[in-house]
Amino acid sequence: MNSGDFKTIEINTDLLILGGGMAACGAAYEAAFWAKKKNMKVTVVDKAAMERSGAVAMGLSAINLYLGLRNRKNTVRDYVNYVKNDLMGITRDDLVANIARHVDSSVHLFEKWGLPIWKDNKGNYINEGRWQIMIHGESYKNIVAEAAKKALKELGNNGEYLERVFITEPIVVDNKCIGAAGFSIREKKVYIFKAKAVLDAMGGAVHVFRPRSVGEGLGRSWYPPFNSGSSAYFAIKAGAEMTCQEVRFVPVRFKDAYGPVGAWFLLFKSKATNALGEDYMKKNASELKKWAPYGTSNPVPANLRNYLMMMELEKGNGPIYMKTNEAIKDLVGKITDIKEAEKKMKELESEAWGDFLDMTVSQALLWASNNIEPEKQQSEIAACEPYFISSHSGASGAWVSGPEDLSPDEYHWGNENMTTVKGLFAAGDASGASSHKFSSGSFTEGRIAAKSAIAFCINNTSSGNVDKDKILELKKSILQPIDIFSRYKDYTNDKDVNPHFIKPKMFMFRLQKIMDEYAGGTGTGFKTSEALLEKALEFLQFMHEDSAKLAASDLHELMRCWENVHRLWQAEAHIRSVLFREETRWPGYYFRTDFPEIKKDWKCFANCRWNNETGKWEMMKKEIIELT
Ligand code: SFD
Ligand code: AMP
Repeated sequence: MNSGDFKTIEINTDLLILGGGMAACGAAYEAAFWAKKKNMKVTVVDKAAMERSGAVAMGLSAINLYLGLRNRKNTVRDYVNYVKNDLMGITRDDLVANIARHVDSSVHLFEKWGLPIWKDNKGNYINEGRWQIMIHGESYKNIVAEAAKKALKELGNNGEYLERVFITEPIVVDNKCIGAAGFSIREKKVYIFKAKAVLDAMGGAVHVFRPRSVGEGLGRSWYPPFNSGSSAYFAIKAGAEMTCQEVRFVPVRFKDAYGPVGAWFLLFKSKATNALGEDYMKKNASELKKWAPYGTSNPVPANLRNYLMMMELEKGNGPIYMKTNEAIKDLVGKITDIKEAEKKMKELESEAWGDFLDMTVSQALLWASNNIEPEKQQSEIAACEPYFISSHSGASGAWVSGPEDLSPDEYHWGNENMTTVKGLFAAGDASGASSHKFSSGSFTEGRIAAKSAIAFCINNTSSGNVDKDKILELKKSILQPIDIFSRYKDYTNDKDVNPHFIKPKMFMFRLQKIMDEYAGGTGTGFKTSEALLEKALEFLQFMHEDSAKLAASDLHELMRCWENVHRLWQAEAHIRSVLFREETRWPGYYFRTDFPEIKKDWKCFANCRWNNETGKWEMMKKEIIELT
């Protein structure tokens, strides 16, 4: 196979939506509504199949963002304050508020489309915690995808959905994004999309850091390994300003199969302890004062909960255990009637297994294979490798314009959710500084961004021109790994080891080693410093050089090559931002040993931009302006 075998397919559209996850489904649903009125075309492109693509592929057991405004349970301001505190003060209030004020309506749509939400006898949703509601969510993604596809279908020829097309590169002319390039992972086809507006919604980034699951466990991760930093790469290469690239997320999960802990902490009211049975949140509570006012607030920010746990591991007091057995015993112990108690026990057992079977099936398999009965014994938890996911408790993404009615001038320069590149919008994990949007908030932000992008298309009717030479250049660069492989494959008799090329898996391992050892991965207890980060940057420059030697023996490997190029750029944005911020603000996410304290003068955003004219990175501080 070589590049000459590939056809070039050119597609013209009005709004191009990249990705098929929660944000993209929300975007497709909303865009279709507005596009229909204006006879506009909407095209959605996903590397996988929408029914099971992205983070919600396996399903979920809770919707983590629901305010309950119709019952006056919470206010938008309550939510903004909660998110801001969890992120140690680094949040765009305007973006969080914009999502929060609209999110309930998205959840009501999910229910209308058939998603079973747990309810009490009075028909009220059952909360897991203050903001989280319980669902039977194994088919969550199918339900949402079905609605998105139906909306596109209703547009007739103006609704287009391409699956198994991997987006590699933005097309930008005069700081305006006019399209994207990619390739089919099933057919020998390169795609050139030309659009009036482009919405980047390709999820977060996994496997940038060396995962705890290596060897026979490779591929297992908490977030989906298929989200490989394409959102960040696309925006960076387009020249967009990025924010919070240092704010990785380190989730605490059940060890080795990454089962989420939220239901245990919030619904079952479980405690976690060190190996000596000590509740580390109580034992190390005095540490929280150092991180005031955030550390002394309720709830304690996720990164500080991690940190108090990590302190025990530093002292050699591991493993850390979730006291599942004690939590269940406490819940049943309150019931005096024996029959009722037995019934409750069965219910809790089923909920405990259901929590994983709905969203992290492998954790249920691991429990079964290790003979773990949660009602009888405790279960290990651990801090995972870092992820880039602004929709959960991280914050890295593109710097986007806020809504006109809420945002100060500094945060409003164009249509809502437009990046600093004209015509390029971002939502979900792709947009930064608006954490805790989760599945429902990402879908909602997709809706907000799509409505705004359609409005942009109405006011900006000209599509840019992509000339023939540019198309040839894009095609050549996308398919280069195929040509390199076919040219050199016979040089050695091992298809994976060759002095002329590097295979994507080896490339990924090399990147992960650098990130783990120099940028504060699990291997170094999440610690790093200027000296280590400078070294990492030096190695990353070699990786940039070597990325020109990536080789692919088939279409699947071609995708793997590009995934790892995307990871590399996400890694670099991260390292540069961690280096730039001379303090430690999220000690349970990473710790700068040379700047071990939180500093007042760093209560600001650390933004960065790769200047696509000079090829140089620019770092800048941006003021935090809170909503009054
Ligand atoms: O328990 C390309 N999330 C949870 N959210 C909740 O509301 N409740 C929970 O219970 C949650 N938990 C949870 C969650 C995720 C995971 C994996 C687990 C548990 C195990 C978070 C949400 O899922 C998350 O916030 C949203 O899904 C984010 O939405 P979005 O749209 O930003 O990302 P996506 O859904 O992953 O979709 C990405 C899409 O992009 C595609 N893609 N397409 C073309 N070209 C490329 N180069 C591409 N690269 C990627 C993907 O295929 C996908 O369609 S709990 O832990 O808190
Ligand atoms: P997780 O399963 O860790 O992704 O958590 C699901 C939801 O519960 C998220 O909104 C978390 O922020 C929240 N959460 C998890 N653990 C705790 C805790 N110990 N205290 C407060 N909130 C939590």
